[in-house]
Amino acid sequence: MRILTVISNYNEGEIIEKTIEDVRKNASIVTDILVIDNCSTDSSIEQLKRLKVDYLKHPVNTGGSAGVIKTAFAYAHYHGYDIYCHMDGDNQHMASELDKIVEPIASNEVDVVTGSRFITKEGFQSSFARRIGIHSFSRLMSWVGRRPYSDITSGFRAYNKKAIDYFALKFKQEIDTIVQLELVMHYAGLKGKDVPVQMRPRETGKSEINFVNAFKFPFYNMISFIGTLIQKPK
Ligand SMILES: Nc1nc2c(ncn2[C@@H]2O[C@H](COP(=O)(O)OP(=O)(O)OP(=O)(O)O)[C@@H](O)[C@H]2O)c(=O)[nH]1
Ligand SMILES: [Mg+2]
Repeated sequence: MRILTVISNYNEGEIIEKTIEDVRKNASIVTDILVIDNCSTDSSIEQLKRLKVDYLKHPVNTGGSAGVIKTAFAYAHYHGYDIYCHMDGDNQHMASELDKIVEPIASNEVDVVTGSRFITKEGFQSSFARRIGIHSFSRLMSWVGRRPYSDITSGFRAYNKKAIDYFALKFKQEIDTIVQLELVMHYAGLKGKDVPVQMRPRETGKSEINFVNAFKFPFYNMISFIGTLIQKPK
């Protein structure tokens, strides 16, 4: 079974080494590593060259972290991987917990696994305002998707070949938000589950959820959710 771990990076030059070294040293699975850089403007590329890690660089920034996922599906499909694991470049996810998101896929239980920090409620739980947003969209998706979703924006995920091939070959649109991704997966009949993991607080760099985005994101997510609900992709 060939597993690819994609590390999503945008201006994480100060911490990307720590993230990569965590996977190299502490991964609880055997995995190849690919960093997808979303057109960073900091020292990230110099770091990636120095660390001798495989990477792809987007020629333009996709305007948000979800844009990396489409590239990752295409890469994983083209290179024949059985499982694609996704981690954030800011070292918030733990490589020692990769087995937790891979196991339900390796045992053919589900197609997609999301690492959730809100099941055992251990480790970094994010800010109060952010939790309200995450819980609201998780509840909405649980209602539509008819299964419990607990940490809908979590970037710590694993996808099997069925999911990889669906997004690489069939789903022609861009992926704009994680909420849209979840709904599309539900419509595509991809079975998912959440498993408990722990996350670390962001040590350095800038979060995607800055002051402006904290207000913009709920609307943006709601629009992309309703748009997907109406279109219902095949
Ligand atoms: N801000 C931003 N991040 C991106 C982009 N593309 C990829 N990323 C990466 O996406 C990952 C998740 O973004 P974060 O801003 O950490 O989002 P988050 O983890 O949900 O939020 P925090 O808990 O505040 O860190 C990080 O590893 C980023 O480096 C982009 O276009 N903008
Ligand atoms: Mg983060």
